[in-house]
Amino acid sequence: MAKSALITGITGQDGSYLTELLLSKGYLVHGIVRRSSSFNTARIDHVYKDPHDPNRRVILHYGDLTDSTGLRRVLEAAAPEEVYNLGAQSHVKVSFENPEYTADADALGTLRLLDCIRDHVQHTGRKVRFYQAGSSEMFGAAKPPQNETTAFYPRSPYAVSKVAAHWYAVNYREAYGLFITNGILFNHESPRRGETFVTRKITRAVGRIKAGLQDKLFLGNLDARRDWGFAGDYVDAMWRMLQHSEPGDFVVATGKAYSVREFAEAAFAAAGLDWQKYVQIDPSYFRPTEVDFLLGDATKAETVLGWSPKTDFSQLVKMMVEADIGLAEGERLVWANNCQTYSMA
Ligand code: NAP
Ligand code: F7E
Repeated sequence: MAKSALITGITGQDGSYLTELLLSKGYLVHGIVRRSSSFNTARIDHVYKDPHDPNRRVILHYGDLTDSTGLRRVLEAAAPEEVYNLGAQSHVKVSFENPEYTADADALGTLRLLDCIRDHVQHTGRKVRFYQAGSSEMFGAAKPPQNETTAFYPRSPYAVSKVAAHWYAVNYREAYGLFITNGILFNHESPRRGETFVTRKITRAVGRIKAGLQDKLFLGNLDARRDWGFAGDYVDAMWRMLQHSEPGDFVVATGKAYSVREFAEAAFAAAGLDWQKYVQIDPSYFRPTEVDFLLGDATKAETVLGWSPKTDFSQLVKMMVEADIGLAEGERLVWANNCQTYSMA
């Protein structure tokens, strides 16, 4: 029998890579999708099959982390062996603007799901393993390098919510003997990264500037330093955590940090451009409280799980820039085609 997994946040960056990984391992993958007035499944369309297809291995359910009744129903229907809780309002700056919603989805949402699992396990006698998507943002202002023993010092409503979710997960592990593991993942990026996160915002701009579709890029704090890895590598760490004999807490990082300025410089250079000609500072992107320096120590994940990152900083930058140059070139062709159509009309 194939193993089955349930993923919240399946339509996000990590959800899409994790789905691909689990399918490659023969899993049946259930995913929770939010109802939206426009399509929000672009990242997983390539693995999705029509419900009438007898060979489909991705099953989507409408649901929301703010709706416990729906979560309970999906969990009962999917009856998964593994649950990956990746769903979240994941943007730090947005969390200052929508703190209450962020707490509802990210902190209470995790509690709702844990409580559904607790009841499901109790009344069915089934074994369910749970992965909680924790974040290096939980370390916030703590001195780098940060590892599993570093005390949390969250600096945003997002980070506070993730700390709450982390401790709910620890408490449910200890109180009910459930297999619950917290991943504490440092920033991870890819060509599928949301376009308002700084790396993708930069590589999208590089592509569009190269194609002549944009001439400026407005950024906030260039001095912040982050430990950036590749999302495709990091979902493998998530899976390994749930295959391990014991639950626990694991930091996942590359062990190298770069500033936003260095990322911008590398990304523009990868396209043969000088970043200083295009980047301008817009203070509206500054955060009320900033996280200055995140640098992870993933020794535990390396020794216990045998995990290590495969993609380094320059490979990541190159991968993202190349993908976004391709995307912008497509946009340019559509634009040129439209101009031609209208000039003939
Ligand atoms: P992402 O691209 O922003 O994806 C977030 C996912 O959560 C999307 O599928 C989104 O659905 C879904 N979602 C948002 N609100 C929801 C709600 N109320 N109910 C159900 N689903 C909801 O995030 P990501 O980069 O893949 O990150 C995955 C998880 O890891 C998140 O929990 C994030 O906080 C955490 N994390 C990320 C990083 C990183 O560097 N990427 C590092 C550490 C931790 P829509 O598609 O409909 O918006
Ligand atoms: O910001 C600075 C900004 O939004 C990185 C999420 O996945 O990783 C992510 O959170 C840095 C910050 O990511 C702009 O001030 C400058 O210092 O790309 P970001 P984040 O806040 O680190 C963690 C681990 C998560 O868990 C989160 O879910 O870049 N920065 N200028 C900017 N940031 C943005 N977004 N936009 C700018 O224009």
